[in-house]
Amino acid sequence: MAEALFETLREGFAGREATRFLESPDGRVWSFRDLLDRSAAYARMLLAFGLRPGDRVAVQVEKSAENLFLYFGCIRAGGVYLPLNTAYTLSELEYFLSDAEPRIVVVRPGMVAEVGLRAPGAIVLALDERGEGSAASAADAAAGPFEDVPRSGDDLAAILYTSGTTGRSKGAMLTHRNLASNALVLKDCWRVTADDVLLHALPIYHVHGLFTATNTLVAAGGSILFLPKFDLDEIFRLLPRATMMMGVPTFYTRLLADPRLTREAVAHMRLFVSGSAPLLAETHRAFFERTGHAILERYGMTETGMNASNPYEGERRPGTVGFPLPGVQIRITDPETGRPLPVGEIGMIEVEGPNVFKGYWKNPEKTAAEFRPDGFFVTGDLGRFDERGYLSIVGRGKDLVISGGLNVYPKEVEEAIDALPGVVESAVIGVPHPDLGEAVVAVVVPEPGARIGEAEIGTALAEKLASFKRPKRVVVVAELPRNTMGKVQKNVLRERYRDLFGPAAG
Ligand code: MCA
Ligand code: AMP
Repeated sequence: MAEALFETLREGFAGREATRFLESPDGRVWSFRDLLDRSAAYARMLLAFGLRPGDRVAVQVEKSAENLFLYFGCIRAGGVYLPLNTAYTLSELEYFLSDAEPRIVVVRPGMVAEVGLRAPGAIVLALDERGEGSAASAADAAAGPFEDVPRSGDDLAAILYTSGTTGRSKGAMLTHRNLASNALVLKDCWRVTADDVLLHALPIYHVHGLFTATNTLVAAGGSILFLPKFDLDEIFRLLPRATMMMGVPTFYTRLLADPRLTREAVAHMRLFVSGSAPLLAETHRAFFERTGHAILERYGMTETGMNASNPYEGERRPGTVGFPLPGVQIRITDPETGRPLPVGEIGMIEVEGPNVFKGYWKNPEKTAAEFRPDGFFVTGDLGRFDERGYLSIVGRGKDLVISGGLNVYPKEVEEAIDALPGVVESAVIGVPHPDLGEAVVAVVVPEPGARIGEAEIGTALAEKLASFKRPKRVVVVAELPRNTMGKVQKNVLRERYRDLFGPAAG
């Protein structure tokens, strides 16, 4: 088996070059031949700009077919693809650019000058939501025959930044083997074939939309209906032509809230997959009752790609993430000692396999701290296996909020709020939210007499933090609850505000 990512994926659509690969909602269509030609043009363009094997290509652009071809072009040129959430502010971006030191940066057209100032050593190019801009024109000019720059399984293919409970974001280094092995395993486990048509409404700057969804479909030679974002009208318009969809739980709660979701509307669908955040068992059941489809829930992380999945055949158990994927080992350990725990007990989820990342970029200390000596990665998620081998995630050992499938680390938000004039301290928590699963809420203690409230804090954070990280509500209090050790009791706050967005389930 080839371990270079593009070579592996290419085997999946060999012989199907003339068939449809991608379609955008405005009716534009690209074949697998277009995927080959256009990614080759981007690869040649990157090399012409001086990209060397292992150089980073940082990309913060709107989702488009050209964005996807740029990703594959980077991989084929031997580069390391570094996608960035379009919601990140310039000050957030500045950190990623200085840490990753990309040779080439591709951003939205209006950002080129600002980003150029912040990445003095890099070439900065533009790509807009229609797939036009200097990056695309440079690729046009570079079109021609191309042979992939050879890469081994152990070479880096991508760096994805993931926030930490302490300190700055860490760049998870993902190798060609990590991505190629996960694509093949998921293709097999979810029975993805060349007949499949994936309704793709996820962003392509995270593992879920870029690797789990896209790589897997390419590896199967299937095709993709590529929506710029999750939009219910577009989803219902295109559903009749799809056979599968992957989404975060918010996709499914929004579908359920829409009367157009009927058994007939999804009759031809083969598979619905959910992940990135817990899918409530009641959502699973309601979806099944309404449509006859049991959503297949799986579990993954930026650092590991997909780890576990409910079965394609057999019972998809609500509230569980299923079994370890083939080739992946999962164990539950005592969070303090690392000692393996018996079946049924709750402990730390640890993972080992070809999917597990190589370490954090320029951060050997963090890497060492999160791996056991025998190579298992400590996820920070708490879980248990039941007697039938199904894994459930029962909590998080890490202080993390997952809002609409996006991770928000309270520490980062607290630091931004605490730095504001008039604030003594803050505690940021996740509170049940009917649409987002969890919503970010800040509990803030102001200085005596300070005029600081929801509006002031919202405005002050706008320049610092991506909008999805900003609190949906700010509660001003005189003091924070603390235990006898002086530690803020977030569990007390979570309980106190659990109904802030309506009665919480459970
Ligand atoms: C948008 N907003 C949000 C979120 N998304 N606020 C909190 N949480 C969010 N997730 C804010 C915007 O900043 C904006 O705020 C307002 O809501 C409306 O924005 P809009 O773009 O219209 O929102 P939307 O289209 O309704 O988006 C919600 C969404 C989207 C569809 C749930 O966030 C989404 O596609 N989420 C998926 C994320 C994902 O791919 N996660 C996978 C990570 P304002 O009005 O103030 O500007 S990979 C992963 O987790 C692992 C590996 C795994 O297992 O998959
Ligand atoms: P990230 O790698 O930053 O995108 O987020 C990974 C985290 O999302 C995991 O560590 C889990 O906490 C969470 N996660 C992913 N899939 C699931 C799932 N099916 N159920 C519960 N949590 C999940």
